[in-house]
Amino acid sequence: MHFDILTLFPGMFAGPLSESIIQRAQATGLVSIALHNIRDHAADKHHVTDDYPYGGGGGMVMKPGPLFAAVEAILGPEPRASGVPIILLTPQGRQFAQGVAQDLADRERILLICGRYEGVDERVREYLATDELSIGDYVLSGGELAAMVVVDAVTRLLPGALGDPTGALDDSHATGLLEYPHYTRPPEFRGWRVPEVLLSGNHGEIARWRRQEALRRTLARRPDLLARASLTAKDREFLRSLGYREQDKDMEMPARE
Ligand code: 9D3
Repeated sequence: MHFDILTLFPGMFAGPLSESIIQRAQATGLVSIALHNIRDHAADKHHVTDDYPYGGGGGMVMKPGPLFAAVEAILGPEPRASGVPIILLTPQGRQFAQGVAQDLADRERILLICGRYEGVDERVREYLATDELSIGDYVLSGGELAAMVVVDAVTRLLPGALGDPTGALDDSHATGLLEYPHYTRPPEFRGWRVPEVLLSGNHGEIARWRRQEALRRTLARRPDLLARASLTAKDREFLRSLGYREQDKDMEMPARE
């Protein structure tokens, strides 16, 4: 997988991309990441990348010229014809989620454009980008952290990126449920015991306990997920024992368990 990332702040990426899974994926050749400074593609001698908005109002807008020039330098004169997704990170995009990460993990190359200022000239979304993604409903200072989120979520889905090959399958957002509680040694810490079933060695009982705890936790914290999770008859029976009724699926998220 090759990522091209266009940004005015390439230095922001140094830390996150040089640690852990992403670092290992780059070292083994599974992933390559090219950072491109948008300023390098500005035509004027001062390398200006922003300008005042037509029609007035506060804030600045990213000029289209440097962004088109950067993408054309990377993908060629008809970047949309290259088949490479050209993804603009923007608060107005569709929300990034595990399913989007899975689709992107099937591509061989992805280009990410990080916006700054109040936004980018509308012609960038209309005639250059092929997709627009947001990572959630909160205000960031720019698309850089969002791009890192996308790189991280996609990279760990690539076969061979995780040490443990079962890792990505068991993910809460792959099963559609929140995860069951995890424990490790010691069996008693400050008087708090690990649930006895986990020490029993009874793998059938352990699997049942974990499934039920995942269901219990999902009902308590993210009942919205239950509507889309694949549930067995036994799962539904257990949820009913907790007071779950199917019409509860759209109820409000509680503050805390
Ligand atoms: C005043 C209106 N603001 C929109 C909420 C303007 C604005 C705020 C922040 C415009 C751009 C930004 C910078 N954010 C991103 O570029 C961004 C982002 C985000 O803020 N939240 C979630 N996902 C993303 S992806 C890119």
